[in-house]
Amino acid sequence: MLTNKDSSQASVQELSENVSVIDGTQFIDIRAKGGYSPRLTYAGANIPTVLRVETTNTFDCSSSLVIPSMKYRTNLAASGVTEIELPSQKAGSKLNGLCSMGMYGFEVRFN
Ligand SMILES: [Cu+2]
Repeated sequence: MLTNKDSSQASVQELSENVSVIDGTQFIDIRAKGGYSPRLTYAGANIPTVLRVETTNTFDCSSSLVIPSMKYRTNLAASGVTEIELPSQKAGSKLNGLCSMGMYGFEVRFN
């Protein structure tokens, strides 16, 4: 689903702008409305991580979020922030989120 153009936007060394580290926990902010943004995030490996998914009057299917690798599935509130704790991820691993229909998605790459 991601194009080659997406993968060249940032080096694997740098964290994306939607990633912050506070007191040893990494937060990754994703917006869900008519799809997910950003589509591609570079995050740090080997640190406890919380995915924060924000909805704002989101009435489309991006509110129905699935993270297949974690067997996670939820219906996000139409507006609000949902925090999803992730186990610390190995360098080189990827995490994908999808709407339940599989038409929208996002990817986080850990390095
Ligand atoms: Cu969908």
